[in-house]
Amino acid sequence: MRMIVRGARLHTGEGRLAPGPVDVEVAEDGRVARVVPYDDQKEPPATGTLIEAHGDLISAPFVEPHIHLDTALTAGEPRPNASGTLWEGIACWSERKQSLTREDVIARATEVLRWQAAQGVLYVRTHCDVTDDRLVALDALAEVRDRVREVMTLQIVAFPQEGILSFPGGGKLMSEAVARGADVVGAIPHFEDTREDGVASLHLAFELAERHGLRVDAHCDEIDDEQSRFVEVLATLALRSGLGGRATASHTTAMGSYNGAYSYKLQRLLRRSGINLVCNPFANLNLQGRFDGYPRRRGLTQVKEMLAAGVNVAFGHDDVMDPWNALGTGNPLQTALMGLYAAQLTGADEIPTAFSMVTDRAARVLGLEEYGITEGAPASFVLLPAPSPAEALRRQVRPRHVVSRGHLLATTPPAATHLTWPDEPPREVTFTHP
Ligand code: 17E
Ligand code: FE2
Repeated sequence: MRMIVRGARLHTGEGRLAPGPVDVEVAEDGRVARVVPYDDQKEPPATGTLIEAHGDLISAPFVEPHIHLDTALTAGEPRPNASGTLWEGIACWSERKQSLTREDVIARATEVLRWQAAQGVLYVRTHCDVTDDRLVALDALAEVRDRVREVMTLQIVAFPQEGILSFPGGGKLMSEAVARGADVVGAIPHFEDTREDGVASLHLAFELAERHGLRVDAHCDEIDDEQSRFVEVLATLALRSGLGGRATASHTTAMGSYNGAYSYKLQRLLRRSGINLVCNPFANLNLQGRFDGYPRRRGLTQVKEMLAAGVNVAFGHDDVMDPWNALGTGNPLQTALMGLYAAQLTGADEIPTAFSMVTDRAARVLGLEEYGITEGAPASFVLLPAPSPAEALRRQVRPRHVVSRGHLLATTPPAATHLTWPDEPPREVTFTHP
């Protein structure tokens, strides 16, 4: 036995817990040997790493379904995004892109991946701008993907930030990006110059994906225009091509402006198509509504309604200190908390769903095959100092331990506060209920 976690509450997916505490035994090959009910009378094994969970939560790792590692940590370079719009963000990035180097991208992406690992995120889908004749960022991220492979899984989306048809040579760059190892095909139909070009860009993305057996993840309808309706095209292509759940529409913020009749039609289509939606609450609470007076729209996709319709929806972080969000940490529990408030998933049965939107629901977006703490699967998990998904969210805890394939990757001791309180001697306090 390499490791045993004793007496943990097991997250089984969808924010739900196994009925009683469990022991998770990790074999020498780094896979889960057994998951058995906890027996406090049983002696722990004499060898291997012993982790006493004391009723803490054990969950499969967090999954980041949508981040931009190529743009991370560039906020303010060469100038800040003064208007706070998506469009000015793209203009700022277009300027910053000119000075990209391999070393620059590797350093920034690696730094954020380390933050993510410490926060228990072991699977990451990053978009990578390929509207660059040199494809500098793509090659650099492919190198990072190989370097971290042992501990983290990185999926790279060929993302045409400045368009496929509207950017000179955009189609060729997409094919070249796939040839150089992109895992997923992206698109940005609402940015193309015409509606027809937007539709054509999605056809092109699906053709490319089908030809190479890849998934599709498009930035789709990220605009407060109720007439931006590319998600119906994406879903129909997914349905008819058979790609189904291998296709994802990210952002889809125009949905926040669709009328009820059209929304109903769309819910039915999206469910039938099997596509995933990724809502990025930080980015879109920041970027959307910038052209509105009052009342000002929230500018998010229809999270609650689409979940109710049976569509898989996940939450993504999108940005870490870049032209679209000067803040950002990569912390999935922040994403989920922000998302659950923004989408009003605040009912007692909805809060755990927000947890699943950064764990098992996000894993479905990436198509992860061996995800979950089950016998024979790689022993990758987080131990959270909280008794339930809802408490982990409320307290915004950092994982006590992050384990990747049976290896202890990160450990964060509880933080103590030196408190001087009236009528009490000054002392160290560790708050479990902040
Ligand atoms: N690019 C884009 O088109 N939309 C975004 N939200 C980000 C980059 C972060
Ligand atoms: Fe994005």
